[in-house]
Amino acid sequence: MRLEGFRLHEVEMPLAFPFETSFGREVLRRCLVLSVESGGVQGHGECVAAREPLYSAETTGTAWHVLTEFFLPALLGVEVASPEEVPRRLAGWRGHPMAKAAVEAAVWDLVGRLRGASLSRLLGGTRPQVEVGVSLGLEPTLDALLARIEAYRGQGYRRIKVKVKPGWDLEVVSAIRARFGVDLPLSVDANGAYGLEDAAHLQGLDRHGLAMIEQPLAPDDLVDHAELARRLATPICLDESIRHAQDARQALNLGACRVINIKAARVGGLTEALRIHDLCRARGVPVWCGGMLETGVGRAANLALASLPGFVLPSDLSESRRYYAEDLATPPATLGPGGRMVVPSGPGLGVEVREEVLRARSLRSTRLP
Ligand code: SMG
Ligand code: MG
Repeated sequence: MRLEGFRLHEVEMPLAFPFETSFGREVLRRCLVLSVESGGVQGHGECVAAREPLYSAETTGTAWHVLTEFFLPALLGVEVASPEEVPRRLAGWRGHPMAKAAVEAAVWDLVGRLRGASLSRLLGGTRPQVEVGVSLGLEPTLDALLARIEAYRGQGYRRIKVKVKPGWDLEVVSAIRARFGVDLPLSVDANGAYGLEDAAHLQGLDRHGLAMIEQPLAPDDLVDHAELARRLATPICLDESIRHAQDARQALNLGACRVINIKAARVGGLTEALRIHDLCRARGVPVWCGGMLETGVGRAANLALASLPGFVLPSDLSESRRYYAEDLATPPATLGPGGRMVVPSGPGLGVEVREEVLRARSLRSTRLP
């Protein structure tokens, strides 16, 4: 298919409630939505880079820049046989995985729509539904956090993940265990807020039977993660540290983690996400799909990815209404019985972009040609 045109929107979406991590608080979520057109059919991809470079170095601004200056002009009018060709053509440019992933996602959606195949099927997904967990941000008080956990547990989420940081960790996990018992599937995510000097402190988590501790140390600290792993009974899961399949292989060889959170956006696209999935599956390492507070556009792609056989742990995929009063795509993602979410089965992403919402939330937009 020939990539005949692109349309890019920067949108601002009010979050249903603020989301706070060890690096900051989000109330309005910025992201980019990219559309690619071929033969009158459109594919859509979300770029999850945020307004500020907190989770990673990319921002909506850097993504806009590299997309409009480099990536999209290089692909405009080009004939591509399959979506895997997109990362190959963009490989000469270093970095900017979230911007690259958005282009690839849009092309996967386009290919699915042109062929009448769901993204899940194209990727090799094997499950019509996936188990999902919920990721809870830092809360102003412990009581507020416990109340949220109560509510989400009641809705059926299969695993609760809470954000931690120095000063908001051991007591929080103790209080959750005291209130909900040891059977509640529970994990914590530090977004790199600790150092190896905190190892003895983090050992205090070991008695709580956590499913995992996600990204305790800084993204570029693979060696220190391996050292920490030797000192902790709690399995380490890496998120920010894993930028591609090479990182995954090296992290596993070093013993830096026992679980990997796969985000296609963090690793430069779905093709690289598949490589990590395949590597982990071959080595018997469990993976799950991470989230970046995606709108319905990015969430549909995450659901397709999470339907692959190696995604054996609940993914960070919550219902649309948990994030946005008015989502960008329809139908909204909803939680079914047993804490499962249905993987869209329609062509491509299997959801439709609500053009009127996209336009209403758009801060700027551009087209090529
Ligand atoms: O999409 O439900 C979601 C959020 C999942 O916690 C989540 N994501 O480090 O895993 C992570 C964070 C990154 C986003 S923080 C804005
Ligand atoms: Mg994380």
